Amino acid sequence: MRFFRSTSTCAALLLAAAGAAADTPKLARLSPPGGPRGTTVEVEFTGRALGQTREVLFYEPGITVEGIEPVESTTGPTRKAVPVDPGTRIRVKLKLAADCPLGPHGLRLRTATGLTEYQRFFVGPFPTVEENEVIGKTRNDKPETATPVPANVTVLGKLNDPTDVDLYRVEVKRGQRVSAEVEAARLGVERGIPDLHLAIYAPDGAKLAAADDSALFVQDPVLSVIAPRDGAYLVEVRHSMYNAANDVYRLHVGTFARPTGVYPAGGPAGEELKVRVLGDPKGAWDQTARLPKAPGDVPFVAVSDGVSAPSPNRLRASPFPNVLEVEPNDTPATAPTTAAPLPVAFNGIIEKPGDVDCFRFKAKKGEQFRFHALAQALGSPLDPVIWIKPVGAKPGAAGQRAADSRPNQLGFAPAGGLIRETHDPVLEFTVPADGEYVLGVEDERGEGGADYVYRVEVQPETSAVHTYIAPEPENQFAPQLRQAVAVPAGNRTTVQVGVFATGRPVAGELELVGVNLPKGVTLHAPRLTPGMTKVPVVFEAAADAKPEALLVDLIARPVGGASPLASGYRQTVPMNAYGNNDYYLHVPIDRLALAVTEPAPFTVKVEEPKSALVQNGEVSLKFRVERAKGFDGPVTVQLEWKPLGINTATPVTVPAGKTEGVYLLGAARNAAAGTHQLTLTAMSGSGRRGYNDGEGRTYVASQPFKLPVAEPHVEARFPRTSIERGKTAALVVKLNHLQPFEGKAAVTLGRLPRGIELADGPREITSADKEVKFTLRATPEALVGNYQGVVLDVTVTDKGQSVRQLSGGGVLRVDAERGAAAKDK
Ligand SMILES: [Ca+2]
Ligand SMILES: [Ca+2]
Ligand SMILES: [Ca+2]
Ligand SMILES: [Ca+2]
Repeated sequence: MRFFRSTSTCAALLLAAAGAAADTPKLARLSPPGGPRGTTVEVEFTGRALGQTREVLFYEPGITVEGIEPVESTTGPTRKAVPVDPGTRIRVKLKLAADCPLGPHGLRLRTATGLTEYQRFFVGPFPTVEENEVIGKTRNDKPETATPVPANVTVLGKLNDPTDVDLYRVEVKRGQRVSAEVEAARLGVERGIPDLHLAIYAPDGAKLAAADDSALFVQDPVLSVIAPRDGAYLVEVRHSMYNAANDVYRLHVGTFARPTGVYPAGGPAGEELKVRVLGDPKGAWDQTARLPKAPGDVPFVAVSDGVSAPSPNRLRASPFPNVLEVEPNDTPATAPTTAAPLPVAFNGIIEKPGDVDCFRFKAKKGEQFRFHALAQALGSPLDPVIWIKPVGAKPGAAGQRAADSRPNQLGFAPAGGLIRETHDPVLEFTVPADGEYVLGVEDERGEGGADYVYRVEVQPETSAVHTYIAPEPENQFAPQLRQAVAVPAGNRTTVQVGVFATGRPVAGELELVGVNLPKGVTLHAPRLTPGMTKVPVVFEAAADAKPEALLVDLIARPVGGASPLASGYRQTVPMNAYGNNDYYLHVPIDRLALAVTEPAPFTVKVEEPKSALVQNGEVSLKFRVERAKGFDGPVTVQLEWKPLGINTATPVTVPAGKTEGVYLLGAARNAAAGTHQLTLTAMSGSGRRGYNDGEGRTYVASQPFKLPVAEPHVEARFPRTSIERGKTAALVVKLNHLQPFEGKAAVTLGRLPRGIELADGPREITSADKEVKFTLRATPEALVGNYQGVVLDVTVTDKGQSVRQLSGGGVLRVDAERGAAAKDK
């Protein structure tokens, strides 16, 4: 009982937390949504239940927090202070390091009781200028009233209404660039303004360029042109489709370079890579990148004339060498004559419409390689198709071909929705014979251009098994709900952890291991046997665990010394909701956010089942809810994960003032015999309310407990029996004992047809009894006919616990009274 005592010693803390029991924090947006590196920015975080924010958890380095304070009032339209709903706004001072990486920085808030959703803050290289358009007063919708801005700034703008047009005037010299990049869809604001239109006008009003989107950033357009003369150029931002949302965007505007491609798009990890920067109207240039030792995606910031691009392009660091294309290479016959050994990364550009690039490689029979053509993932406009043919194949001979990939092949957790990266094909190639082969790369639509860069990474086929938290169907409109783990000190919480394989399913048992867990936190997880896709994982925090939030990893490891797997946690965060349940943005992240929170105001403990649940049977689990002083609300208990063949009752609510409850579990005849690890979840409040459930609840879990599922104690055999209406009849049920039990078991008959009763009530049997006799009575309500499904209902009391099972299936015929047959028909 150490567990309960330790919580009561924290009564003072619990009391403080109790008021916040029903407060799942929610972070809706950040204002401003970005800022310049090398500065300190005050950012307002809005949401709910943020009053007790303790920490900002960042996913990328370079930002530190200098202060967190509540916002108590705001300035209303009449410049008067208007009070703010408590907990809905906080002000956080963020220090952005001088070398802070450019681009999005994922974050969550840790409050006293939980972790918020994942949101992003954008770091840029330029100072911020606010648009400050005042409705009905100073509009910037016409060239005459355009807002003047210096070159190389980031405008924090707002589309005040669906028809708002925002014009910015920037002075540029002849031969300089006029460049603009929109950050709007990327901000990931729910029902924000994802689809902006961007245009550049010359001083004489001529339209120089316009775009609704870009290959680099999908719905966020970018433009860059050369100024034909000195003068004031106009950059225009408006909705591309009318959209009523009143929301903000970031516009980078100036003379910077906004390259659209980098070639080659990667190189060997740990080495210096010389790249050609593409897509700039002034022409390409060379720049050097230092690739990190760890393979993966690498942000690359182009710099021209000492001015940084507003946001990075992407490169790859890989554990194998590069091969660069050499034109002409449009047919297998013109492919280079030297065959590259594998693994390798083939690099090229589909320079013009119709370009085909061929590479030669050699491989041995039976080797398995994975060819992954990266283009969309790098922001390239190319929609790649790849194929493989043996060297010397007849022209027109069919090879193996791939045009797309599946999310799991790329290591994306199941999330639904279209993921851009799946336009990049993966071809799984088993070498049919020793020899040389040709790899071909094309654009699926036959398009091409100077920045149609690709990189085909070829490596041995490996099995990877990744973990993720399976989204809950009832939270489909709040897909981030319960996708991070908050475990109160001195308590537990449970999540359903799913696994998915990038290739073939893995044979053998797997165990889950937590990496970088906070001190005092332990993980309890049942093993995954082949075919299982999900298990309940219990995280437990010691009573003295320090409240803190960390990014942890959750890996699946083969049990018993089998060769290790590539494994890690994966989450796809859908952002920027539109329509019914669709998202513009799917952000892949590879760490699980886990926080130790301040103590919760209740705990739940299950009385460990002392006997088995038998097939076709039921067992009652007794549990106990302990509340801290200051909290006396209802607590609802349920079993969220159940093994195949195990049925559960609806959630059980323990009302205020009560502490004990009973949870009923049933096993079907096909329930797998064996021992299962289960855990009950308890949440503050009464039964489920609807699709938004989960907001405003505190979740804790019971200790994991073992539930053995076993063969039934008794097998019952029923003789065919008949009974006349108004009479009695004897029914002798034969007993075949499968599992002996101690003492006496109560038996009765179940599922008797209407009007048939037991004349002599329930009976008792022992393990030695070979049969049990009942007397049936048919009342006048009994209907003539044949009835199936009469069962023997046996309750064994095993170690003080009732174990109930149903057995058999008797046929009972009800006859009419003799001499009354005619009347009955
Ligand atoms: Ca505006
Ligand atoms: Ca405007
Ligand atoms: Ca080419
Ligand atoms: Ca070519």
